[in-house]
This record gives sequence, structure tokens and C-alpha cells, in this order.
Amino acid sequence: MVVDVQNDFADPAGSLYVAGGERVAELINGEIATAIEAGSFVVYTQDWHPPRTPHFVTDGGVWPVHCVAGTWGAAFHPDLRVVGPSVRKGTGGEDGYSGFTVQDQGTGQRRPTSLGGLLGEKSIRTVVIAGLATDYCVKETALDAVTGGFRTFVARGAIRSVDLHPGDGDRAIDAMIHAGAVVA
Ligand code: VGL
Repeated sequence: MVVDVQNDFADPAGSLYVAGGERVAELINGEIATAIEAGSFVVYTQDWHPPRTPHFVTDGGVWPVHCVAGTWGAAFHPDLRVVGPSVRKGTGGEDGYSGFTVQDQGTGQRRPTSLGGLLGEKSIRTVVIAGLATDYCVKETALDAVTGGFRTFVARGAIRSVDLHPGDGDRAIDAMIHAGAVVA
């Protein structure tokens, strides 16, 4: 599962650039090659927001405007090899940290995305997660994967953190391990 390797996170010119993000595409391509060789399904997620959402600082949220549907920032980083379907999250203005669920900020209600169904159709029981960002979308996706009963691996070399507060990335790794994911 390739999480949010989109220009706004992965390109130094992106609005929510994650340090080192531009190198992650190439590292993930290595994981993708391994997955293809093993006959594994490769699936992607994309943050895909409307121009106005309470997720953005411009409407009371915490984040700069990023990954607006159809824009350059929302597109996959051009170095990323794309060989499978993409699950787009946050499309209805919700917070969309996890690839599996989105959450309405007003009501707190959670709603599944199509990701669980895609994996279920293929009877997938084990997932390997890489992408951006360690302390948000990678973490939430991994925690949901564990909760969903998947054997969950996180590719430690192919993730990068926002680190809004120093140490956030390390704490996210601890949280994923504590939940039962293997981060290696
Ligand atoms: C993300 C912050 C805000 C992520 C998304 O993809 O990790 N981080 N929205």
C-alpha cells in the first residue's frame, strides 16, 4: 500500500512538503518491484480534498491547502511507478488520514473508503505500507490495518515524517509497533 506519494507532500515545491519526500518515490519503486515479483497487489492512496474544507487552515483547520482534487499537488509524484488502483480520501471534505476510513470533523462520524473492500475481494491478509507521512497518514493507515486484522508491515526506509513537533515520527513508529505492526 503506497500512501499519499503526491506532489504536495513529496516535492520540495509542494504546499505540505515532507522533508526527504522527493526520495521516497524511488525507494517505494523498489518495494513495488519486490511486490510485483511476488505476485502481490499494489494499491495507492491519495489525499483528494475539495478547495474548501475544515481540514485546511483557511477554513479553521490546521493544514495549509494541499492535495486539492485535480491539481498538480494532488497528482502522484512523477517518479512514482503506478501499477494499481488509487483510493482517494477526503473527497467529501472530511479528514482523510487513514486509507481505510475518513472522519467528518463536525459529527466525528467515520466512514470506510473503498480500500477495505479492494483488499477483501482479493482475500488479502498481509499488507506492507510505505509512503507519506509517517506521523499522519502512514500511522493511521497502519493502525486501521492492524484493527482490520491484517498482518501489517511498515517499510521503515520508505516513509518520512512531517515532524510538526520534533519526535513525532519516532512516536508514530512506536505507536505502530505498540499496536502490533512490524516496522522494519
Ligand atoms: C497528511 C497531513 C495532512 C498525510 C495528510 O498524508 O500524512 N498529513 N494531511
